[in-house]
Amino acid sequence: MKIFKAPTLSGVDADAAVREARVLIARKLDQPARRAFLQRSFTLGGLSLLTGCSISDDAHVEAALGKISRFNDKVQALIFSPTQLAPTYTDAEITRPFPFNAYYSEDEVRVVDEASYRLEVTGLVADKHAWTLAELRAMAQEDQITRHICVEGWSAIGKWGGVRFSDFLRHIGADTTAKYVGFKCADDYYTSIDMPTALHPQTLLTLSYDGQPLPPKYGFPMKLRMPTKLGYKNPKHIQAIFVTNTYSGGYWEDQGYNWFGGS
Ligand SMILES: Nc1nc2c(c(=O)[nH]1)N[C@H]1C(S)=C(S)[C@@H](COP(=O)(O)O)O[C@H]1N2
Ligand SMILES: [Mo]
Repeated sequence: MKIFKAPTLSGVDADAAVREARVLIARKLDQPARRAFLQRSFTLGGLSLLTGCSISDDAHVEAALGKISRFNDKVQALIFSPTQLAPTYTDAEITRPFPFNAYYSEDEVRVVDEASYRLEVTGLVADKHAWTLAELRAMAQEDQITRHICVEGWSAIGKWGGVRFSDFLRHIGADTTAKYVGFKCADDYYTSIDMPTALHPQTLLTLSYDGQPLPPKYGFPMKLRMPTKLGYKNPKHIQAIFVTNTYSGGYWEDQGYNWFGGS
């Protein structure tokens, strides 16, 4: 059992929130404005000014941090480029062995049965038929070697192959003007992402890892791989995909992790 560090009420985490907010805001400013901004020092008091929340007790701190995190979502969405690519790597740079991570230990990995597996597709899509793995494998496939970055402080380079998610969404007649794509997983994990990231050219519905069918520990039968987002936004063992305008959060996001989760 792993203990994840979600934002708490401690001063240290408030500092981290302030720091994150500053970096994000600074990225949006022009050169002179950025210099002026970065010269100011923000404290919890500054955070209070920035968010308009009075920070006199724990509840207020929590509210301010929540506000910062939602503000971060907006800023990250604004600065996200639908065409800018994450770095790619060579075969020789692949991290071996690639780490396993989940909210449980490796001996508890969910084993999904290939024969009975169907990917459910619901919400704002024209074609709601459930997909077999064979049907997904019949679509055009591509490979990517990219870096996976986990908020727990490690990163690793891996090679994933599968269907470009934008191809899949267009194939099923998804409403690509909808705000979110949500995912439900075989192990009770869930998350949701913004539509621009769903349509990003490097967002891949992966069926393979390093040229082999995705092994159970890396998310068999399928995981969504997004090199533009942190590890916890990349759902493994996907069972259902839904397109929606209703915010639906995520497993870690509902415990305080930033929802946009850009890397
Ligand atoms: N279904 C599911 N997906 C998940 C998780 C999980 O616990 N369950 N953990 C996330 C986190 S925090 C990380 S870092 C990556 C780890 O993926 P890996 O095991 O392929 O390294 O999976 C992400 N997707
Ligand atoms: Mo992670």
